[in-house]
Amino acid sequence: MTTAETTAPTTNAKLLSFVEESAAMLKPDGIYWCDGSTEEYQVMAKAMVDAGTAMWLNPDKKPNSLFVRSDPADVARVEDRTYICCENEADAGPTNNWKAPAECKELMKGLYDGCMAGRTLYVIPYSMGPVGSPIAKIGIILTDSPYVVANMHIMARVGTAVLDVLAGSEDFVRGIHSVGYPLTGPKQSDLPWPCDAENKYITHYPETREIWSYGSGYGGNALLGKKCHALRIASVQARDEGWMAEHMLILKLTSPAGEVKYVAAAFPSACGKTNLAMMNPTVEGWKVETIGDDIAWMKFGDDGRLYAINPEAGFFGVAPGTNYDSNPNAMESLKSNSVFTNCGLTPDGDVYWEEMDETPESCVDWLRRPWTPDCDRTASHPNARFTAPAAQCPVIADEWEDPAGVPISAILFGGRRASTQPLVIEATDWEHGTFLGASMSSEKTAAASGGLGQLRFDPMAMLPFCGYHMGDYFKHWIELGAKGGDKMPKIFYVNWFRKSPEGKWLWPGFGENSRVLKYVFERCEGSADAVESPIGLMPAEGAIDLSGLDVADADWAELMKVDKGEWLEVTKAIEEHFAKFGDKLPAELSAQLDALKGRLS
Ligand code: SAT
Ligand code: MN
Repeated sequence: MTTAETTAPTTNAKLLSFVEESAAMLKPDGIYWCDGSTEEYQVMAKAMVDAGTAMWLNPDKKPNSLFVRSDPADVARVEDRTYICCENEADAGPTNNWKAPAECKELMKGLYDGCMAGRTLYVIPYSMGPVGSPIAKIGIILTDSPYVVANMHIMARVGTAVLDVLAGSEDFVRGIHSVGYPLTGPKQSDLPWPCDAENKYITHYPETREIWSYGSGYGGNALLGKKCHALRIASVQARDEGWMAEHMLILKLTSPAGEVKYVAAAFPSACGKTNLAMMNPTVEGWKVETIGDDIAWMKFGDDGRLYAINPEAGFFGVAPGTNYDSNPNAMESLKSNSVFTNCGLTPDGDVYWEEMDETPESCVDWLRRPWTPDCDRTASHPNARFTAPAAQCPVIADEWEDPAGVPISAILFGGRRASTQPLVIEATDWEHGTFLGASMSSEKTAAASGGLGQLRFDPMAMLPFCGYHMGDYFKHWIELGAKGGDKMPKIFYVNWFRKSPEGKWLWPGFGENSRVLKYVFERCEGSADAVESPIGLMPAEGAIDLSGLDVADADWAELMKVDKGEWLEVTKAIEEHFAKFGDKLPAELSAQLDALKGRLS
């Protein structure tokens, strides 16, 4: 098999005209329909190796694994170049960049015209969710990047089986992606990482279920099934159809008595969702297993409860900081058949990143420069990533691909907050929980370019991913709560990242977070006590199991402290944040804010 032109393995009229019309604009040298086979994966790998994009890692260290370095100008999601293009600007809301669909498409057509010259157009049929599941959704990506094809093989279910399920249906998301580097004129020869760094556009057309992306080959900008489809487009479908598409991990928690509860958790990018989703609990007898680490699609089951599926098939995890202490199950997941992007390369042909278990004496950094531990820079980029098959995770739950999903008992919100926010609080009801999510804030990470460490409101961790007006999104949450009533999950707000005034971490985090999970489980079961505080329910004394943990009393007090003065300042900030949503802010949320102010004064 080669990447030469193949004939269309479908008679789906809408799909065929999508490919034909797009190809007329993109002008590739040939069209290749992806079948999803392992043989095809090898062909993509070879194309990347031949182009200098990738190299094989030492098979004795990381079998069947690729090492990739991107252009330094293309290393993260670009939120300022991301657009929601719905007909009415008001529907995109204050948190999204907006362009009129027709106008944006004109702009994109200018960039797309001939942009695949000298390249192959790959047609990737993919399913978000198990192929054929009633909750799964199908999409088609047209891309000129073999890196995207290879990553999509891991991150989603791709290939002919998807076309078989699609058959003649018109219900699929149409995605176009180009790195934006045609091989014509002065650009006759390819670059290791072609892109158009100055002209990136990640554009979404929720009403017509389309995604047009140009200029970047990295992560969520290019792997369109993930944030673009499974969150931005799906959030709009979810609103229209009465379900939820959320930026949440899903985990299975089993008690020593063998009882099971499923927990979903929304934290912003690079705040530890992958670590929590596959942690090894330190509390005796408790077990955590993984359903998903980034995205949850939740629908009401016949019993009135919310059931969640993980629409993805792989992990696109942050590499730096991942090690056998912080996340042994991620380390096991990425032992083979994985892609590593923007990591360091060791002399024996393995990967290295910051805080890995062993530091090599030397390596080549992600910018291809010699690196030693004493040089003043990192070997990996802070947003370096591994792409690993979820099935390789040692603690993947048996039911992770159950098309019916798993019933969610609790939802956690959280972010990185060095101050103010206690380790865990609990909402008094769904509306209060929606308020906690809507007023969530976190310090910015390297997952998106710009503003590292700045505190920003990131409602439900969906700030960069909600495909419509955030005020309407809050309303959707309130309405679902009214529909689900007392069957809705309990809502908690956690913060693993609080520091002392001297800047010391107050909570060990990682496996010790199981102590909080245990408490959440027991609250759901009704066996742990909580006490009221102005900001929500707090664990009663002794309700969180701290046995065997070395946290000084003073640190614990600091960790759980609710400072009324600080919180009054927070209410002012929330007021400003809420004001952005104008009359789209649900009255229930302003009432929650007023009530909070009342409790604080
Ligand atoms: O680049 S991605 O959007 O896929 C990763 C992330 O920001 O969570
Ligand atoms: Mn994410």
